Order: sequence, then C-alpha cells, then structure tokens
Amino acid sequence: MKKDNTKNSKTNPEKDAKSQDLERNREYSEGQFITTDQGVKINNDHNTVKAGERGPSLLEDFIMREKITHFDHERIPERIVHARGSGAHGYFEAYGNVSEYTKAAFLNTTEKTPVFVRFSTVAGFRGSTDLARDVRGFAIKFYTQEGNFDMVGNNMPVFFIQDAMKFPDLIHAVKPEPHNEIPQAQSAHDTFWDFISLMPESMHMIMWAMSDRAIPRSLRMMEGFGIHTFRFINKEGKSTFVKFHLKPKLGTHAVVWDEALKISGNDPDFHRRDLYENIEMGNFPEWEFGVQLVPEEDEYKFNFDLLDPTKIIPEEMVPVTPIGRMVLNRNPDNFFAETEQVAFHPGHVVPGIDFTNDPLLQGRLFSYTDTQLSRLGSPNFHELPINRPIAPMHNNQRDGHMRQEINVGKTHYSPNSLNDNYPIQAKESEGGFVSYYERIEAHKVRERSESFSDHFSQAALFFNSQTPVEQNHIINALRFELSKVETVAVRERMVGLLSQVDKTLAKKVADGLGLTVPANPEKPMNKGVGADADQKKHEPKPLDKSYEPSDALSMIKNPTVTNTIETRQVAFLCGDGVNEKSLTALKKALESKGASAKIVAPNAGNVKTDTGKEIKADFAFFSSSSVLFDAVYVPSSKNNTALAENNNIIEFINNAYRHCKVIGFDSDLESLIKKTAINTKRDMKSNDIPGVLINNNTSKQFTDEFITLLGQHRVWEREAHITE
Ligand code: HDE
Repeated sequence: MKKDNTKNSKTNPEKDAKSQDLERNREYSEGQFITTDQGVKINNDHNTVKAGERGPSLLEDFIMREKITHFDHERIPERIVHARGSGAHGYFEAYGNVSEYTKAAFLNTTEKTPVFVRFSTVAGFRGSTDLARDVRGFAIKFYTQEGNFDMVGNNMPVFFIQDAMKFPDLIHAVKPEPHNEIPQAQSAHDTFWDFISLMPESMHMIMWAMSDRAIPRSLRMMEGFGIHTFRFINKEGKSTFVKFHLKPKLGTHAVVWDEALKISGNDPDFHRRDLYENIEMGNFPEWEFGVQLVPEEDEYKFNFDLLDPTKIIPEEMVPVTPIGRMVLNRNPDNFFAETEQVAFHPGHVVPGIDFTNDPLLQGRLFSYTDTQLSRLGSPNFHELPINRPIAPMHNNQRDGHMRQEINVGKTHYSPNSLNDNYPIQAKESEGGFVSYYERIEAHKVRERSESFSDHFSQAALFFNSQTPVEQNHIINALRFELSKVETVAVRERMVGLLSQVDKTLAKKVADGLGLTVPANPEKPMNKGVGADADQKKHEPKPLDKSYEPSDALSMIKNPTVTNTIETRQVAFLCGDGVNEKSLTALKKALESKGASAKIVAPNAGNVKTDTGKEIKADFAFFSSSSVLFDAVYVPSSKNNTALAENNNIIEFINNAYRHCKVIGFDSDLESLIKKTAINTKRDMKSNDIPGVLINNNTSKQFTDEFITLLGQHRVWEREAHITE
C-alpha cells in the first residue's frame, strides 16, 4: 500500500517535479508486515533461532544474518571535507530577466525549478558541532529541465588558495593533527596556522574566516557565493563573466564567539535543528539570487585578476543584479538517502553556463566525480534518487556496481546502425551543450600568473570595511586561534603577515600573544609560484590602496539587513505564579511580527500563572541556556525571590547580557537584577545599559523598544561595557 506523503501539512503544499520523481523510491511502512529484504514476512523479529531456548544460535538463521549484515555495512565513508551537513528541498523561481546574457532555460522562465540545498561545515567530522568556527558550504542542486546545475558554493566569497594543487595541503593542515587526531572541527592548532603563515595568498580569506561570518546565527541567515568567476553564454554564443550571490531575506547574522562555544555544548545540532524546525513550522528560508556581470571586453579592467579566487569584485564596482529567488520549503524524508547521498559537482552545468580558467575551479572539475566514486562506491551515483535529474537521461554508459537502470536493446555504442544511431547527439539549436569557443594560445607551464600576486589589498579592504565591533571580533578571533598555536615561530610569522594587512590589527593581535610586531616580517616561503621559478620576476606588486571600504562586506552595515524579527526566539523566564498579563502582552506583540516566545519554567511540565492558569513549558531552567535564544524577557511572578536565588536564571541573564542581547524585566525584579552582571555596570553608568529594558505596567514603549532592538539582532553598543 503506497500512501501519499502528507507528513508536513504546512510544508510543500504543491508537489514539484523532483518530489514526484522521489515518490517511486519512498517507502511507507505504516500498516505493513515486517519482511526480509526478499519480501518474506517475519514472524519473530526479537529473537535468533537457537538450539533450545537457552542454547547456542544457529548459523542457518538467514533472517538474523541478513539483518546484522546490513547493519554492519550501514556506514559509508564520510566526505573528506564538508562531512557535517544539513539539507532541504525547495524551489528556485527566476525573474526571467537575463536572456541577454545567458540562454540557460531555468533562468529565462518564471516556472519554478526544484532545488536541493546542502549546508555544511568544512573541517569537522560528521558528528561534529554546528557552531565550529569554519566556512559554511552552501551547495545547491537545481533540477532544471535541461539537466542538473550544481552551484557548489560557500558562505564566504573567496577561498584560501589560488590553485587546486594546494587543496590537499590546506585540508591536511586544518584537519586534526595526524599523530593524535586533535583537535576536532577547529582551525585553532599548529598545523593550520603553520600552513597559513607560509601562504600569504590565504590572507583575504583569513579575514573572512576570522570574522563572525564563520559562526552564523542560522543557516537561514547566511549569504551564499559561487566564488569563482563563471561564464554566462547567450544564444549568440557571447560570453559574460558572472559571479553568483545569494542574499538571505532575514539578513546576514552571526552569534558571538563565547556564545558559539557554549552553543556547542548546549546543542551541537543548533543549526540543523533550527533549519529543520523552521521548515516544519512553515517559516521557509528564502534568498534572493543575484549576479555580478562583467562583459568579456572588461576582463582586464580591474586591479585584480577575475580568475583569482582569492578576490571579490566589490559590489560598489559591479552591483549585484537580482535574477531570482530561492525558497526552502520541505525537509528531507530521510537524512541518509538525501542529505548524505547527494553528490554535488561544480562541473554539473547546463547550456548557458560555462567555466573560466580559474585554476582552483579547474581542479575542482576533476575532484568531485573522483570523490563520489570512493564515497558512494560506484560510477552509478547519479542514479541515486536524490541525484537523478528530472530531465531525461539516455546514453551508452552501462553496468557497474549497483546499476539501477535496465537498459533495453542491443546497442550501447555510437555510431551505430542497428538502432538508427540512437541515442543521438543534440545540435546546439536542439539544446546540446557546447563549450565556450575560447581561444587559448599559450606555453605549457607549471606556474602561477603574476596577476595573482597581490595578497594583501583585498584583505585590507575587508578589514577596513568592518565596523569597530566587527574589527574587534576579528582581532579576538585571531588572538584566540593563535594562542592555541604552541609553536611561537608560527605565531610570529602570522603577526608578520597581518602587519601587511593592517598595522593596528597586527599590533592588537601581537599584544594578545605577548609579542611585538616584527619590523621586517619574515619573507613568506610561498609567493604563489613554484619553488624553482625565478622569484624576482614574481615579486608581489606594491599594495594597491585604491579600494574604498565596502558596506556590503560588513554584516552590521550590510544593506541586506532588514531589521525583521521574523522567526526569532525569545526566552520568557517564568517563575511560579508568573504575571499572566505581562507575559501575554509581549508574547502577542512578538508573535504578531513573526517571532516566538518560548516559556522557560522551573520544571519541564507546566508553570502556573498568577491567575492559576497552567501554561506548558517549552524548556526548564535547568535544561536551557540563553545562548539558544535571541533575547530574554523576565516577567514578574508571585515569587520573585526564588528567581533571584536561582543560579540557572542568573547565568542565563549574565550570558544574554554578555552576548549583547536585548533583555527585558518587569519593574519589580530589582532583587534579581542586583544579582546579575548588569548591576555592577548599572551602578557605574546610572541605569543606562544599552538594551536592558524595564517594563512598567506592560507599556507600549517597552514593547516597541524591545522589538526594535531585537530586529537589530544585537545591541552592539553594549560591548563597550563588557570586560572579558
Ligand atoms: Fe570543495 N570539495 N573542493 N570547495 N566543496 C568537496 O566533494 C575540492 C572548494 C564545497 O554539500 C568534496 O562531494 C577541491 C571551493 C562544498 O556535498 C571534494 C577544491 C569551494 C562542498 C571537494 C575545493 C568548495 C565541497 C568532498 C580545490 C567553494 C560540499 C565531498 C580545488 C566554492 C558539497 C564532495 C556537499 C565538497 C574538493 C575547493 C565548496 C573532495 C579539490 C573553492 C560546498 O570533492
């Protein structure tokens, strides 16, 4: 009995083409007998066959052997990078405005294209924490009518290295050290910084990776970037360079580092849970998809090389043109079958999209098929339900492990006359993919272009575009990470490199490490050229200072921030006999703007209000923490003294205070406030603590202010009050 998947009534009201395609693989066990893999009904699934009730098990027990054999083989190799991931289905809807630049059909229609997205961290193993300081993978599979297009991007627009040859070295350096397999999901260790300190080309990416972008508030609040420059190709065969961008509707937001550390303990699945729960609740994450377009003729117009993946095109130079939106509206039915088995590849492109000669991209074009062969174990990984295109697939490839398709007919070669030469090639006019007609005239060299040698100007651009709060976070991140490096020479080399980005940055990091900034930084070994190459010829260009700071690079100034409180979660710390009027007033106001109030109570059951009503608790004081919420409100209760004596509550508030979250108190909670860190600061600054609000008789002014500050994500001015 196959039954319709109505699991999420709020999600996926319409069945897109991919969801329909997946239907033939969905298995519903409701109302069914349990069987072996051969369909034999099982009579007893709890006991093995034995010689007597207390006797030895018999080898003939084919049911037990089949069950345990399958179990023994349940794991497949995890991804060598990006092992920890979370996925979701959804759709892409183009605005249909790019035919001048690309013939890609899915970009020139307003019909929805199904997508599957997988977000990931890079360094940690499959079971590692979501809040590791790390780059986030942002990989999208577009199931277009012309075949699959994969945008395998990240939440940062540049990369650590310029040439694919260095990728195994980078990943070896960042992964746990080989002799003791320490540390897990962290870049804060010797081998990573040793490598980085010898690779000045990583300096721009290091600025991003040490910024708060590496600790997102939610996967729903991250930007996405294709990183490399790709090509759009239009019907006339004309090429336009293109960079892909995704901007989240909820703005780009992060947590702070101390919070990230605590979330990792409180809820290592914080991001995965947030994505899953929001989709279940019908809060569908949305991004606007945009492109930066550069005419072919302008290839050499910039003071950096468009092929260099350590460079951005500042949005002030080339604005991002919105060309569509992407919405995620359905959770996978099965994590393994979909999120784990999905196989992305930057080489999966459709007519109208093509590659450039970015040497990092070129290496990736080899790597992804190769890795799927070892991870998924067969050249037939494209037949797995999640990877299968919705466009028809016909070719002469045959056989191999776990082949699903039953190819009918006698010919599997081309040309053939026995089957009228089918399947036949498609002409360009019939939608056949034709590579861009690029003229290449060159020597065969193992070299790097001199135009890739300015490693510091854009690192400085990123640092200078941040607000002071964000700059401090970068400085603190570098201090934290480098303080975990045991080899002092590595720390010194890093400070030397940082001094070439920004003197103040280097000085502040050096202070934290008890070092001085070297006057003549050690010459980095790697200038981005082969060891045998003529170094003189490749001396880095002098610093190019022509960049104006770019607001788009700052999360606080970022124009995508929309000041919405949608989907934000506010902890209501409710003691016994909680003031119902006060609780309800703020709860309603928050809910009317799309946020939610979560009741945190003395126990995990119910809490009584002052009118004797029972309210269900979402969390208990002892099993919750402020790091899991965006803001905190403490309504008064019949026993305010009990609140003031509860260490969980005091720590809750102290953390919210330290992490710059808006905190509201009813006015008669003075005894509690006195016990918290807020009090000391208040004495110094006469009641005026940014983002700490006192509610007098459920006033509208309080509610409005609470909502405004929550919409700004954090009350950053407070950081000046906080000493570590
Ligand atoms: Fe990847 N990368 N990568 N990468 N990458 C993989 O492929 C690789 C790079 C990215 O959710 C692997 O299927 C090389 C840049 C994402 O399944 C592997 C190089 C960017 C994901 C691989 C790079 C990425 C991967 C491991 C340097 C941003 C996760 C498992 C030439 C544009 C996709 C897999 C998912 C995964 C190789 C550099 C993004 C080994 C050789 C730059 C988002 O093939």
